[in-house]
Amino acid sequence: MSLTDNDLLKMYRWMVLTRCFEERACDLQYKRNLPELEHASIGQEAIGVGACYGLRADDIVHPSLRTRSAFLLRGVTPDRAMAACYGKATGAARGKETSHHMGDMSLGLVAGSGVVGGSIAVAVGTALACKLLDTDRVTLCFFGDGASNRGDFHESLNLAAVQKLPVVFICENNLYALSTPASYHLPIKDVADRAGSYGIPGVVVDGNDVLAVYGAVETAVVRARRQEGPSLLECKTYRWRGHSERDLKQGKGNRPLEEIEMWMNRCPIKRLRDQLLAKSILKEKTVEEIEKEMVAVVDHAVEFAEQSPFPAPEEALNNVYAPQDGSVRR
Ligand SMILES: Cc1ncc(C[n+]2csc(CCOP(=O)(O)OP(=O)(O)O)c2C)c(N)n1
Ligand SMILES: [Mg+2]
Repeated sequence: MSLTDNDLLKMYRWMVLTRCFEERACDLQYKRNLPELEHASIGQEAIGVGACYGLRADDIVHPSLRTRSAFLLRGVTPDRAMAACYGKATGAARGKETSHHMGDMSLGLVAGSGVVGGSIAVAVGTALACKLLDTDRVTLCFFGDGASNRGDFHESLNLAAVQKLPVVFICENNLYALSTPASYHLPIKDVADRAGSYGIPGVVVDGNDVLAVYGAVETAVVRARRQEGPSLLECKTYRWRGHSERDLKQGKGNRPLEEIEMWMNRCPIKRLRDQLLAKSILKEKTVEEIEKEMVAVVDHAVEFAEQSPFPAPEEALNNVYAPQDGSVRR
C-alpha cells in the first residue's frame, strides 16, 4: 500500500502520543507510587507504529514489554492504558497484569509473557491456529535482542519455517538485555543472520525509521498472507531510558553517556517530523498543536486512572482463565 500524506501524519501522531504517554508514566512512577514498574520504549516508537500501521484489524499482535505504541495503535485507549499503569480495574489488564503484558483479544492483542521470549512460541501457536482455520490472518511477534538467545526463539523459528506459518518475527534490537550489552550476549553482529539457519528471510531494518519498518513489515506480511512462510526482521534501535524506571532510581544507568546522546540524535520522531516539514505535510504550528493535543489526551488518561477503582478482591479469579464456552475470538 502506498502511503498518503494523511497516513504519514497519522503515523507521526501515534509516535508522538506514545512518547507523551511514556514520558508521563515515567514522571508519575515515583510521584504517584505506581504499582507497576514502567519499562519505557522511548526511542523505539517507530517499530510498533511502522509494523502495525498496515495490519488488518483481524491480524494478531504479540507485543513485547517494549511495544507500547502497538497497544495504542491497535486500539487500547490511552485511558485504559494509563489505568493499567495504575493497576486499576478499568485498565486494559483489569488490574491483574502490568500495562506491558496486557492483552485484549477483541483488538487482536495477545497478553505477553513475563518470561523473556515466552511470547515467541505462543505466536507460533496463533499463526498455526490461523492456518488450521484456513484464514489468511497474519501474526506479528515482537521481542528483544536478549530474547533471541532463548531456546524458545530457535524452536519457534524452526517450527514456523517447517510449517510455513504466517508469522512475522520482529526483533527490537535495542543493544541491551537489561544491563548486558548485545556484544556480551550475541556472538554475531546481526540477529537477522539467525534466519539463515531456518531457511527464511532475515532482514536488518533501521528501527528508527518508521517508513523503513513499515516497508519491511509490509513485504513480510504479504509473504505470510500468501502462506509462503515466516520472516525475521531485526529492527536496530536504542532505548533512551533504563531497562525500567528502577534502574534510574537506583542510578544503574551504566551506559556511556555519549552512546545515549548519539542515539537521542537519531530520534525516530524528529526524523519523521523533519521529513514531513520538508515536504510541507507538517507546519511548525501543527507540530505544536499535535504536541498540545497529545498532552491533553494524556492529562485525561491520568485523570481517568486516578479516579478509577482498584479491582475488587472477589474478582481476583475472573478473566484469569479462558472461557470454556467457545467465546474466545477466533
Ligand atoms: C527467562 C527469563 N530470564 C530473565 C528474565 C529477566 N529479564 C526481564 S527483561 C530481561 C531483558 C530482556 O532483554 P531483551 O530481550 O533485549 O528486551 P528489552 O528489554 O531490551 O526490550 C531480562 C533478562 C525474565 N523475565 N525471563
Ligand atoms: Mg534489548
